[in-house]
Amino acid sequence: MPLVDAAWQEWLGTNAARGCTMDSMIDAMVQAGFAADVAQQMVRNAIGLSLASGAASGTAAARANGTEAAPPQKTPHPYRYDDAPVARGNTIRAYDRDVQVLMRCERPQLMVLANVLSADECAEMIGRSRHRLKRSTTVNPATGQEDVIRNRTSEGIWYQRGEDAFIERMDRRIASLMNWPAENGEGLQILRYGPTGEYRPHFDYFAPDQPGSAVHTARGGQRVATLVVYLNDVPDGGETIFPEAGLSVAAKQGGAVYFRYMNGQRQLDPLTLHGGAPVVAGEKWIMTKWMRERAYV
Ligand code: PD2
Ligand code: ZN
Repeated sequence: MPLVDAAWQEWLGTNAARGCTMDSMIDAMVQAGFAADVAQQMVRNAIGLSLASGAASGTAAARANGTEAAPPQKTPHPYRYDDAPVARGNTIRAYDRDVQVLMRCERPQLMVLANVLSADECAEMIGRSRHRLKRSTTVNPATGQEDVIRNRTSEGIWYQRGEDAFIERMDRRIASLMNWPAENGEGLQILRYGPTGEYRPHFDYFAPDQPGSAVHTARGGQRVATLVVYLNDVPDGGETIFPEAGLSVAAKQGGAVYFRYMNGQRQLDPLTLHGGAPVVAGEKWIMTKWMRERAYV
């Protein structure tokens, strides 16, 4: 049986406060290997704490307390758009480079940027990655394991944060641009999609109600924002699509799309559903940075 460690405590607290039903939480814990009686006790405790902290109205805590007969409601409060940390203005000084803002969107919180990397820097990133690529995986929400599945047809490589002077400069520039601590960032990931390669719509945050997420949020907490930098011009296809927002961003060398999905109250924005459209002609190279709530060590 798994240990009820800090990651599970966080998972319990978050889901009790956001209105998950007791049964769904117990089921998820049993699926992850907990004995049913242990899961039931842990969920009761979490809901008790949530009640005591005054977060009960409209939540699993209220229903458990007999104060509300409403059917399960998974999102009791709509996402609140508080201020994003990124700088205002048409040009952002990002560590050692001026980055141009081409477009800002408020819902979801998103920016399209130009000149994040120079053409030489893009070529350097591609050159050092091309011969070291491995087929990309996605997180299985039930188990937390990395699975190779058909909805993500790309190859990739991870770079450790600050692993050499060039990578460190990229990490610093991106942290400055996102206005978020460099130590909260995951290592940079480089991805290559060949013709027909795609990444079907998904969320970059870890699903809070899935047991497999606890493994990932144990290190640095939830993801809060993403920057995708385009390392080449894609002749046709390969846009980053946001189907709920009706938006798509074309892949232009050195440009980027930034989007933020966790606000100061730890709510997650469902409008940030996004994917990489199939590449129709040529290939597509991107560099991705995911920022976490806390230091990612
Ligand atoms: O390929 C993309 O455009 C893309 C966009 C957003 C990939 C990812 N996210 C990702 O790897 O999560
Ligand atoms: Zn993504």
